[in-house]
Amino acid sequence: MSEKLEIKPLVEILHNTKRVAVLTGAGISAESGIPTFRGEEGLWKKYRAEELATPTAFGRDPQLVWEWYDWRRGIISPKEPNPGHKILARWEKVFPGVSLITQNIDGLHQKAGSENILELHGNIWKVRCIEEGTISENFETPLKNIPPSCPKCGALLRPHVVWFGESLDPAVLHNAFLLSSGCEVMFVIGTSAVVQPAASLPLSAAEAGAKVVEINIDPTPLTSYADFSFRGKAGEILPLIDDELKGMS
Ligand code: BJW
Repeated sequence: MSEKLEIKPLVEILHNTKRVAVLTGAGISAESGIPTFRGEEGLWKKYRAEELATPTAFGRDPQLVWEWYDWRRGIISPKEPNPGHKILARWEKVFPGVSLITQNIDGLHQKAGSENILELHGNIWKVRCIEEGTISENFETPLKNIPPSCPKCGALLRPHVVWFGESLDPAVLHNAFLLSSGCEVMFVIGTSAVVQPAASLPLSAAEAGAKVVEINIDPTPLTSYADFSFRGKAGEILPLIDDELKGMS
């Protein structure tokens, strides 16, 4: 279906909607120059998740894992939010019922001005002591010491991100399900929708009767459940929707 035809009916629905949840994935940051995970140019084409993004990998070789994260921090550090991030930040300010859930660890939503963000998979700019569990911010790029150690107790620090086989923060996940199952419209932007439990959030929204709006350059397993499916870049589709919203208000 053509985007032009779809945007007006969607915006009419949005005008009568109080609670909107937004789930984002790596695709929203792709236009800022941050690599996604899957697909032809994705990180998992060149690097093995089992060797870099699991607790076992970290236990085996913290040096290697930290070198990879240090490299990624170096890529992300100079990157700026794109129109997609900025529009979501604007919506949070203008529409009080909009909530943002992200799988991204890059911090670009914050850089764009979003304030209330549920970060499902953590944040690459935070480190966690493996002994004490204390979490602190760390923006040093490149890191002076790899692997870094806790300034208080000397134990290893790890990236405060969620690796495969690890549980998500239960409070964050609980709130994400509450927002998803309680919203009237859910946007699902730039995610392959294959990683659990994040991929179940839009399904819980759909089951509770919400309209699901997917924005993605490619179809995903979620596409057949979506009420609106925009095939294109988030940084191009979101401005079209935002312009229509502004035009109708
Ligand atoms: C654009 C675009 C543009 C591009 N505009 N779009 C049930 C069934 C089967 C398996 C499991 C299950 N439950 C749990 C599991 C295991 C596992 C899992 O889901 N595996 C599947 C892959 C099969 N899940 C877990 O282990 C999770 N833990 C858990 O559930 O604990 C309990 C438990 C454990 C074990 C067994 C059972 C229960 C933890 C998941 C942690 C994910 N971690 C990562 C790394 C984070 C840190 C880091 O960055 O280093 O999170 S993996 C990676 O995938 C990252 C992402 O957040 C996540 C999702 O990726 P995302 O965002 O969707 O990116 P891509 O690249 O996949 O997709 C980009 C999309 O954008 C594409 O669709 C493009 O088309 C699109 N796009 N440009 C719009 N401009």
